[in-house]
Amino acid sequence: MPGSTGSGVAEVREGQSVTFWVYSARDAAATLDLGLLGSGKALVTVNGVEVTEARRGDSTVAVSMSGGVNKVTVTGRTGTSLVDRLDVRPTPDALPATVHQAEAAALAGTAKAAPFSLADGEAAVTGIGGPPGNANTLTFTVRADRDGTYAMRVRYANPEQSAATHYNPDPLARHADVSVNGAAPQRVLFPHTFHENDFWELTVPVRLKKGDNTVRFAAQELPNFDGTTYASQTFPGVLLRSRYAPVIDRITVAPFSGR
Ligand SMILES: [Ca+2]
Repeated sequence: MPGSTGSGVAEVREGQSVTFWVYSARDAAATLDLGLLGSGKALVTVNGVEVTEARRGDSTVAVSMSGGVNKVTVTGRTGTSLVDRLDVRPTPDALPATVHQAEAAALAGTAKAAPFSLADGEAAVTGIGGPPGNANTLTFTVRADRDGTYAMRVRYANPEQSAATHYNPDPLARHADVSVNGAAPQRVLFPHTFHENDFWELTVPVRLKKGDNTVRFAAQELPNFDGTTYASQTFPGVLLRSRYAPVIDRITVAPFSGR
């Protein structure tokens, strides 16, 4: 195949797709350069978020990657795309990012700023969440230049861990219900970081509108499958389901993609 590299290309027609698994060392921007031949157009997504419609000669896009392994798919839209390769290079400054410290955001109820030596600014917010119906929340105000999907990189710590048993090594994850501008929340699970002063990042895609947006973090103990009873009632003192959001240090908000 003229113009191709390696052993050839993948022919992608409408609805067919190619998936690349792409490692990123950090939650940060990278530039995808898709080697595309043929006359077709193809949709590119990163972790399920549409980032561009690519065609031959017009297939480079900066995207927000998650730390670890990312799923990049190329799906045929029209004609036949000949997918040759995907070049990826870290370009951390390719998408403008703004940092919002949790300790400077709006705190309600038991949510409070506390000192953590390894947090950005040596402070983070604890006490988000609690029993069902609580109002212990953390709310950021985030300005966006335009309507669109943004990568919200949450720097957090999750020290809460159930004592391991022989059949349940670790049944517990903290979660946050993240609501943008008061809309129905999306639930985000935060893996353990094993210590309250060990902060990791997790990228959450959010839809923002042009201007100021509110992004609220809330949490509560979730019920059992019956929807009415709680694990903390059935097994008091046994930590099976967290009622708290993680300790939140800061959020970094950047456009999810850009050209
Ligand atoms: Ca902080």
